[in-house]
Amino acid sequence: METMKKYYQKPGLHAHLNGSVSFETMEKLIARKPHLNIKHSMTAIRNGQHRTLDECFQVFKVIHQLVDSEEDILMVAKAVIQEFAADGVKYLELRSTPREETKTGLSKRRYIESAIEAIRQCKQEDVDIEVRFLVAIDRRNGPEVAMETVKLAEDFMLSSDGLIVGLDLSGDPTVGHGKDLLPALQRAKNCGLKLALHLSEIPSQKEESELLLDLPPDRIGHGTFLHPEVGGSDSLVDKVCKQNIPIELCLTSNVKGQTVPSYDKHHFQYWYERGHPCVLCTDDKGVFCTDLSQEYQLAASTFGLSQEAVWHLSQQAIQCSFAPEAVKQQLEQKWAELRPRVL
Ligand code: 6MZ
Repeated sequence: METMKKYYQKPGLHAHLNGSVSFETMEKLIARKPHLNIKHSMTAIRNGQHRTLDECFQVFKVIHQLVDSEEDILMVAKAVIQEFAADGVKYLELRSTPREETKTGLSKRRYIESAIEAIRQCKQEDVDIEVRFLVAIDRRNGPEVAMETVKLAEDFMLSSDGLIVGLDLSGDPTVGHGKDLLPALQRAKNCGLKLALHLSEIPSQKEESELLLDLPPDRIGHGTFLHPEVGGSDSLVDKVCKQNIPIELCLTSNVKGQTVPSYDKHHFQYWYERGHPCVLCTDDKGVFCTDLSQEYQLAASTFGLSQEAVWHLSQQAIQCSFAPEAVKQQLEQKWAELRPRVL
C-alpha cells in the first residue's frame, strides 16, 4: 500500500465531490451543524460493510445536508483535492452536481464558482496536483434541469480558464431514462464538453446504454452490466470496443454497493483481458472508505498484475483524461521520469 502511494503517480478520473469527503472533514462538518444530529455511521460504509445501491444513495442525501453553503463547498473541495494529492494523484477530474439551497442562499452558479475557487486556491498554495472539473447531471432531476445544467456548464466553459472540461451523468440508475436526457447531452457534446456517462451500473439499463453509446460518450462510468456474461450484449460490447471508449472502473464502490459480488468477479478482468482502455477510479472515496492507492493495490493483488502492468495502467489513464494536450504531455513526462526507478 505504501509502495502504491509513494512510487505510483496516478490520474484520478471518476471522483464525485460529496462522495469523496473524508472522515476528518466529515467530523468538522458534523461539529459545525450539531442541530442536524447526524452520526458518522450515516456518512460512510466502513470496511467489511456492504450496502445496497439504494442505501448508498440515502447516504448522499445525508451528506448533502452537511454540505449546503458556499463555505462548505470551498472547504470540502479543498480538502478533497489535498487528500488526492497526498495519495500521489497528479491529475484529478472532480465532478459534482450543482445544487441550490434556499436556506443558505446557495445558487447553482455559486456552487460551481466555489468549486472552481477551491481548485484555484490549491494551485496558488502549490498543492502538487492538476485539477479539472466536470459539471454533473443528476438523472433524478429530469430533462429540464439537465438542459439548464448543460447551459450553465457551457457558460462556465467560456469563463473558467479551461478548468471545466466536461459533463457527467450520474445519480440513482433506477430513476429516469437516458432517452429523455439525450437532447441535453447532445447539446453538451456539440459545444465541446466531454461526456463521462454512468452506463449500465445496474442490469436493467441495456436499452438506455444502447442509446447513449450512439452519442458516443468520451468515457463510461462503471459499465458493470455491458458484457454478455452478466446479461449485457455483444452489441453493447461491440459499440464500446469499436469506438474505443475508456471505462472508469471502481472496484471498492461496486463491491460495497453490491452490484458486483466479489473483487475477483469484477468486470475489470473482462475489459482488461481484451486490452480495452481501463481506468481505475475511487468513485466516492469518503463514502466507500478507500483511496486510489488502495484501488490500484486491490486490482494488482486480485488480478495478479506486475509492477510494470500497474505502471502501464496508470500511464494509460493519462490519455483517457479530458486534459488539454499540453497537460497530458507534462504528465507523460512525469510518468516517464519515474518509471526507471520503479521497474
Ligand atoms: C451514480 C453516483 C454514484 O455530485 O453531490 N453519485 N451516481 N452511481 C454512483 N455509484 C455509487 N456515486 C455518486 O456527489 C454525490 C452525487 O454523485 C452521484 C449521485 O448523484 C450523488 O448524489 P455530488 O458532489
